[in-house]
Amino acid sequence: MTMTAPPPGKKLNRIGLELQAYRGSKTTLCAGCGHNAISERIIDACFELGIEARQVLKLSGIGCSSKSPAYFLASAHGFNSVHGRMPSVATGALLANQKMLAIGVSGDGDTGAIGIGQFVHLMRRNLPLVYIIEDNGCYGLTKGQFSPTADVGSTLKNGVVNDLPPIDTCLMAIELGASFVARSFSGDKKQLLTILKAALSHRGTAMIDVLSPCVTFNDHQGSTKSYAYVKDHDDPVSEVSFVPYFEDISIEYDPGTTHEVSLHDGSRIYLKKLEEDYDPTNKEQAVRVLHETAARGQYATGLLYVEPQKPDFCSLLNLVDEPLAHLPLERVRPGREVLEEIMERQR
Ligand SMILES: Cc1ncc(C[n+]2csc(CCOP(=O)(O)OP(=O)(O)O)c2C)c(N)n1
Ligand code: SF4
Ligand SMILES: [Mg+2]
Repeated sequence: MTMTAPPPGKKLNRIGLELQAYRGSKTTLCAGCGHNAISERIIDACFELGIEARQVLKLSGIGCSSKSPAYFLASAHGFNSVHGRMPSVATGALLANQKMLAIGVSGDGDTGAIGIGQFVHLMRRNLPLVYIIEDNGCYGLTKGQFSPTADVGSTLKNGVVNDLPPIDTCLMAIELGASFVARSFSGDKKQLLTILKAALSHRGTAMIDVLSPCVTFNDHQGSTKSYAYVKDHDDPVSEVSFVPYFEDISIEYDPGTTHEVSLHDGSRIYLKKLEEDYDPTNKEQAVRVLHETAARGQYATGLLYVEPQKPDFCSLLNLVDEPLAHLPLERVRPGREVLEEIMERQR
């Protein structure tokens, strides 16, 4: 392929595309909504990794967050499902074509309330999918009611106090078997971008809970999901850097201060330890740190847990390499002789 020189000031990625090629339609969400910043980081991550948009499958449920896939990767495939039902649609789609790169966008209500049953089974299957929860602690689309991730004691704009304990989706994902679990903040460009790039290069369920303030209904004093609160209570477990498989860079670091994690495609994640000696492959430690930070009213952010070699759902099912959706009828509907042979074997 011959590549023409980019117009002055325009940067092209490794497949010769401009950032513009990764954009979607113009957002209809409120100005300042955290969800818009997350769409921007997804655009940046796909551009920087040189992902082919037509290889991407965008999935969502219902909510302001679930509208987001319309605002990135216009030429990707998309499916906006029913409220809380995106995981089963994603499972079917990926079983039909495991070559697709799937990005699911959900909300804390879409996942933690109506969709909690589907979320649980998605996590334990380790389906190869990047699953993003745009977490604002409320049902933004239906005017800001508390969602299941709202903290005890946090208040609505009108002063109503939440007295139910929150669901921690990261804790659930780790316990249930997701092989990549992270928490980030829509206002932390660098951390979120790095985590997204690593998640897109991981084979298995990459569950990212992104604190994403709702400026219209949940950004006031008394909310623990406001920009001010999250900024002041962010407690990163490590500093994350990412080197994709196509970059031949070796990072120098002092042994004992940095963890290196290799992904299945040869990409590498470097995690520089902060105060705590945090090991992202240690499940018990991840669970303990999440409990401890929550008890202090803080958010542990960064890559919390990773298990890069864990078999994903498609390999567990022993699927043929060729996408099932592309197999000819003769191969998906074997003839009478094959059936008879199978029956014979059972006798
Ligand atoms: C079956 C069903 N029940 C309820 C609703 C109403 N509803 C639409 S969005 C939503 C909650 C969205 O909250 P969340 O997932 O947190 O997204 P956000 O708008 O906060 O981004 C609800 C309850 C619906 N659309 N369908
Ligand atoms: S209502 Fe809240 S969640 Fe919905 S677009 Fe506006 S700021 Fe975002
Ligand atoms: Mg919400």
